[in-house]
Amino acid sequence: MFHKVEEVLSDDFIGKEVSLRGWIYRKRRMGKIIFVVLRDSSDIIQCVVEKKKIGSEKFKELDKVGVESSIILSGSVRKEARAPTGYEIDVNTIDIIGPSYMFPITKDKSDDFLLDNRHLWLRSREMNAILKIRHTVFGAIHDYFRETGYYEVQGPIFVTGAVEGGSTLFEVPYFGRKAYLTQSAQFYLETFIFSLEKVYTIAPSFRAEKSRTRRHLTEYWHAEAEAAWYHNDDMMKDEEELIVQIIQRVLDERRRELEFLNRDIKILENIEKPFIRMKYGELIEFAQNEGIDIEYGDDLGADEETAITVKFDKPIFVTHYPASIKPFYHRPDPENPEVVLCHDMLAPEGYGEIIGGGERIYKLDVLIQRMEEEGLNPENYYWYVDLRKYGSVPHAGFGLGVDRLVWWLAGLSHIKYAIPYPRTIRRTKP
Ligand code: NSS
Repeated sequence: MFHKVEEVLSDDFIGKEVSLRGWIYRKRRMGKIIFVVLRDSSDIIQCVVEKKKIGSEKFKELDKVGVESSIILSGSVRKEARAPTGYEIDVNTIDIIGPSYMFPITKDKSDDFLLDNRHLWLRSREMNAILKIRHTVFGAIHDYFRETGYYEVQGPIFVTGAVEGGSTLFEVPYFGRKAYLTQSAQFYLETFIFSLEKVYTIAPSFRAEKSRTRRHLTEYWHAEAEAAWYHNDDMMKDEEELIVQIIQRVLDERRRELEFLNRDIKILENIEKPFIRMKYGELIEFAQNEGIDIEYGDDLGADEETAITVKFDKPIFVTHYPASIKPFYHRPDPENPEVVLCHDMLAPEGYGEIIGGGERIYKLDVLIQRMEEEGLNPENYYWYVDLRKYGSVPHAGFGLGVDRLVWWLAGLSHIKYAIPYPRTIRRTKP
């Protein structure tokens, strides 16, 4: 029976014989003793290997191999304040399973080098912590939706039309025709609500973003939801609850990883409902008062969002954007059709937009009019238009950028650290 390292880092194991398997994280020889720091998926532990115990053949073999060799060992656990995690293994047997020589990643490698070697860098303690936080976030999203009556559905990835404007569409050759990689499952989710009422999906979305910011990927993980009979405010309430639950789960399960990454945990602990709510017009005024160069009618770019959100320590909903800067599908406010019933959720601390959502146009004539104003051919969206012909209902939805959420929660400097294999303008490897 093998134990995980984190299990044996406990007073209950003192004096007990355990078997561990993992990789050599560090190694140092002092005469007839080799100190091996063993790493597994859970933690690290120092192991003391004495020549007289394992024999000179094995000792020589261990001396020769490098870091990242895989090993299986057994020995007894001892408390040792000087060891990196407070305990130590007095090794009785050790086997090298897969030797490793000259592991390419050494101290002080450049960021680009680490990205080129992401397949190996995933083993680092930093990536291990980030991957665990990501795991918890994905799990919490599924749990929230499944516990609140949303059904999980799957839309297609090859599509024929834009959701969020044509400029960021990836075109792919498709048997002599053109297809695109989906920017958002939204329009398909809208089709499902007539059957299941409340639906969600977690899937990749693609954006041919030319911008090189710290928050843009060309391929990202998108958690999207859509619900029949919902208005803008109803959806915002669900999102608030979703984000609060994700944060709670991350704090419960991943405190150690957050600490390892030097995340300021207090900020996350203090996030409560309700989040701040501001109309777009109010936000522009706030920004102008802060000396930010922005006019009513301007879209918020990454720089503006950073400058605004550093002033806040909890998420902000921004609503009532001018129709002119939002896609055609948003429902105009019946009280002021110049603005739409939509919302973005901006993460605080300079992170900016993590969610975009809103209420959809559900009346046929309004949809056709908005499509014409935007120069879109309703025939290309015939199935989307059909939904407004056969028993249409008010409905709303949203899309959460999961990598952006992980980026913020883990307190990372760039979104490329939040996803194992980032895809950006310049990078499609490894
Ligand atoms: O373009 S969005 O603001 N909105 C939509 O796609 C809607 N159709 C979603 C919906 O209502 N079902 O994108 C939603 C979120 C946005 O807030 C970001 O968090 C994330 O998707 N997003 C991105 N993350 C990483 N990289 C890029 N390029 C990116 N673009 C959007």
